Amino acid sequence: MGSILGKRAVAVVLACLMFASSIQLSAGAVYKVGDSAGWTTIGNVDYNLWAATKTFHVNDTIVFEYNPQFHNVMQVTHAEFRACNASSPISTHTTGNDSITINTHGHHFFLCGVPGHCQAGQKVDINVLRAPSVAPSPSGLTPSPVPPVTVPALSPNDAPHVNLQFGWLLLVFQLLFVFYFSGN
Ligand SMILES: *[C@@H]1O[C@H](CO)[C@@H](O)[C@H](O)[C@H]1NC(C)=O
Ligand SMILES: *[C@@H]1O[C@H](CO)[C@@H](O)[C@H](O)[C@H]1NC(C)=O
Ligand SMILES: *[C@@H]1O[C@H](CO)[C@@H](O)[C@H](O)[C@H]1NC(C)=O
Ligand SMILES: [Cu+2]
Repeated sequence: MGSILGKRAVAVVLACLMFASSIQLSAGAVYKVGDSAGWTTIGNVDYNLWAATKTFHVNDTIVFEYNPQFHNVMQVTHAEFRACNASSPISTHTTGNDSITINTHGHHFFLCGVPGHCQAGQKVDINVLRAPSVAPSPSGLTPSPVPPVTVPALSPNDAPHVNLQFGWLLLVFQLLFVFYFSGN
C-alpha cells in the first residue's frame, strides 16, 4: 500500500522533471553545412550525405561558412536546383558566414552560384520535417502546460540537437513510467 503510493510520488516527480527537460524541443538546432569542411568544392564533400544524417526541424538554423571570394549561397527552386541554374535565385547570401533560419517545413534548396560549383556538387537540399505532435499524456498525471521557449541564436554546433533528441527520449520514458506506475 505505502510502497505503491511512494512509487506514484516518485513517478510524478520523475515525470515532471522529464517534462521540464523536453521543453528544449522548441529551441532550434544549429547545423554547419558540411561540418568542418564547410561550404566548398574542395574534397568532394557529399552534401546529400551530410543532410541525410540530420533531422531538420522548423526554426533550426543552417550556417554556410566559406571564403566569399570563391563561393556564395543561393536559395533556388527545385527545378533550378536539379539544373544547377543560378540565374534567378530566391535569395542570395555572400558574407561567407551565412546563418539561415528555416521557418517552414519542406525542401529548401541551396547551391553555390559560382559557375561550375553546383555541377561539382556544391548544392544541398535541406528537408525540414513537420514538427512532431506530442503524444497525449495519460489522465491524472499531466503536468500543467509550459509555454514554449524560443532561443533566437545559438553557436554553430550540434549540442542543441543532441538535447532535442534527448528530450524526446525522456518524453517516451516519462510515458512508460506513468503507464507502469499507474497500472497498479
Ligand atoms: C518558431 O519560431 C517562431 C518565432 O520565434 C515561433 O512562433 C514558432 O512557434 C516556432 N516554431 C516551432 C515549431 O518551434
Ligand atoms: C534558368 O531558370 C530561369 C528561371 O527559372 C529560366 O528562365 C531559364 O530558362 C533557366 N535556364 C536554363 C539554362 O535552364
Ligand atoms: C560566424 O558567425 C557566428 C555568429 O553568427 C560566429 O559565432 C562565428 O565565429 C563566425 N565564424 C566565422 C568563421 O567568422
Ligand atoms: Cu562555390
